[in-house]
Amino acid sequence: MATTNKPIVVTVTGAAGQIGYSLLFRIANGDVFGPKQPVILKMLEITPAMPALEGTAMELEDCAFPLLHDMILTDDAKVGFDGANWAFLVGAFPRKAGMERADLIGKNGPIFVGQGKAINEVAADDFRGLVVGNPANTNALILASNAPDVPKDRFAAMTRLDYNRARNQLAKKVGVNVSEVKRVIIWGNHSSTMVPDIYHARIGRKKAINAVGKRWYKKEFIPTVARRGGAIIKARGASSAASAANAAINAVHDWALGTPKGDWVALAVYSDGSHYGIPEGVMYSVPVVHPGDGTWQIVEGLDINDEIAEKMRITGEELLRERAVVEDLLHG
Ligand code: NAX
Repeated sequence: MATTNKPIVVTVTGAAGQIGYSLLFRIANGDVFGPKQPVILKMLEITPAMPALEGTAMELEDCAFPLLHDMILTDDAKVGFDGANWAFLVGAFPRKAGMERADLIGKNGPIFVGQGKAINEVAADDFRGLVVGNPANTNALILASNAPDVPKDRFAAMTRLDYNRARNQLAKKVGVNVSEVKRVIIWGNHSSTMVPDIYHARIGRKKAINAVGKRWYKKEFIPTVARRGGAIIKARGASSAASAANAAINAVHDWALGTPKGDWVALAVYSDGSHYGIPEGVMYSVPVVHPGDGTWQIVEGLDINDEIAEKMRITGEELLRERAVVEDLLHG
């Protein structure tokens, strides 16, 4: 999207949480929308978290960010999304040790009903929103379904952290800088069924699969990427925060300003059922290219081998099961 000097409204939900604490300062610093784009931050929280949010806002003030034109702190979704051009939907209860993402559906799904309705009513015409709060794919579906006047392609769920993790594991294995790793794919759900696919990836001039070997890819890489979130919870005693914020920044930056030439990124978007056998009506991670005008295009024409196709089917079925659990929250 073109940069202008008119401030854009950026809503962050769960702004007093640990991802929020890493995210807000970088948005205000221009890391997402560029060094010439002023922002108004609308920070949405639940009532008990408002005092903590005040503290975060005081710190934002103390950074004296020239791009931060205003801040609105609220526990009312209609105020939080009023005029929003972009939103980072982070607010949700995080997964605790021993808890699967599926356990979160019942707890977090209803949050996205109210927020979808508020977006439908008060967000800007060019609204776009990235859902980070888990279960991200299904929450994004609930959100989109409750904002029927907003095109479904304006909503996405974040699989960029999985993509970043995958790229780093590959770079580490081969001993190259991560910038050498291109065309990694994350298919499906942001959960342990996700499919990190490196059959189309390159490391420098080599095919990634040849550089790392199939055995390592299957035995080490896939489980490491898929279970990285759990490993971080175990090590830190808390879920990924700075890396999650960084991934959200990468995702919205590229969505707004464009993907690098010759590469693609991972984003979970609404499936219309016309690509790669992916079921219709779920938010499914695919390789996308962003032209830089706030849209995305699915990378077409990739050959999918049987091994990946089977895994894609399994993660798609998980998303369908999640959708069935929240059926009563979908009013699209
Ligand atoms: P925190 O518990 O630190 O912060 C969440 C914040 O959301 C809290 O301040 C809470 O008050 C607020 N909140 C809860 N309900 C709300 C509502 N209805 N409206 C507005 N705010 C609300 O969690 P944090 O570590 O920041 O994680 C946030 C979410 O990101 C969790 O759901 C977590 O599971 C998810 N993650 C998603 C990732 C992804 O790759 N998609 C990775 C990181 C992270 O696990």
